[in-house]
Amino acid sequence: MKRLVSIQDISCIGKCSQTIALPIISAMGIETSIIPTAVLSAHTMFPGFTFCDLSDNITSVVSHWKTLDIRFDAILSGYLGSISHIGMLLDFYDTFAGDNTLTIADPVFADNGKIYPGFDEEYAKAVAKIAKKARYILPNITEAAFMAGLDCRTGYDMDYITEIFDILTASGASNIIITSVIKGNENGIVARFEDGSIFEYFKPDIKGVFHGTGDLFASTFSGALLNGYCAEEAAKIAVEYTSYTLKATVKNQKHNWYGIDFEETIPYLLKLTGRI
Ligand code: PXL
Repeated sequence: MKRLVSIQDISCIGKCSQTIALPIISAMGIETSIIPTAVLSAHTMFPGFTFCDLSDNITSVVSHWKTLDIRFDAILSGYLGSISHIGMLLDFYDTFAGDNTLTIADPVFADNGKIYPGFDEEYAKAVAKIAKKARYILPNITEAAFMAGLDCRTGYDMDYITEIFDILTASGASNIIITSVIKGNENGIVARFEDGSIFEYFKPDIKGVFHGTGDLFASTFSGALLNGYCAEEAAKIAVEYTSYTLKATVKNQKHNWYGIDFEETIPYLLKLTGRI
């Protein structure tokens, strides 16, 4: 069985990060190990959330794992919570990523034109270090603009996205998949791969702010790659599944305001990836 390690926070309430990665990637037939970077009482959209930094624990986990003969087929990172965690992630790559390990990083620090509570522009710049080392980076359009040092725009065209790609590529990124790109009435992804090819995939936009969609995309993309799909196919599956889940969420009158109802759509993910 393939093995992935997911490095991101645990939010005790609110569906995001590890509480999405674990069920989704496991459902795709991949052993999912975790390193929690922080424990929050609830994700940062809840006023008054508590935050416990787990840096010391990360150091002990890594020290223990170094004594084991353990390798990962993929390392997926998401919300890290502090600049020091970025250094830890890069050290983790050096120790545990073999030649064939897929390193997939979702920078997670901003959305909808704004930086999340607890982050700042310094963090956005520090994230560039991850972009240099990871095989795939999956910023949303807001994060991509901050990382490139450009203004966040609500209306944009392919020239703006090309400028972002050029800046991120010049600073060392390999395969960049920008999510939450709006094109007319559609929402989707635009990717530039290391061979220079561009891939885009869109679905009708579903209005609203949905927490955890980026995490669902990243988990599905990672699971699909480990199931042997190429990057384009994996990205397409991830857009299809995310869009389907958003539709199911809004249809569900009783859905929680803080997250998406992926629990109900896992059978569709299994169909999409040919597991059932
Ligand atoms: O969905 C990304 C995410 C992950 N983890 C925490 C968050 C967020 C987004 O706000 O607050 C704690």
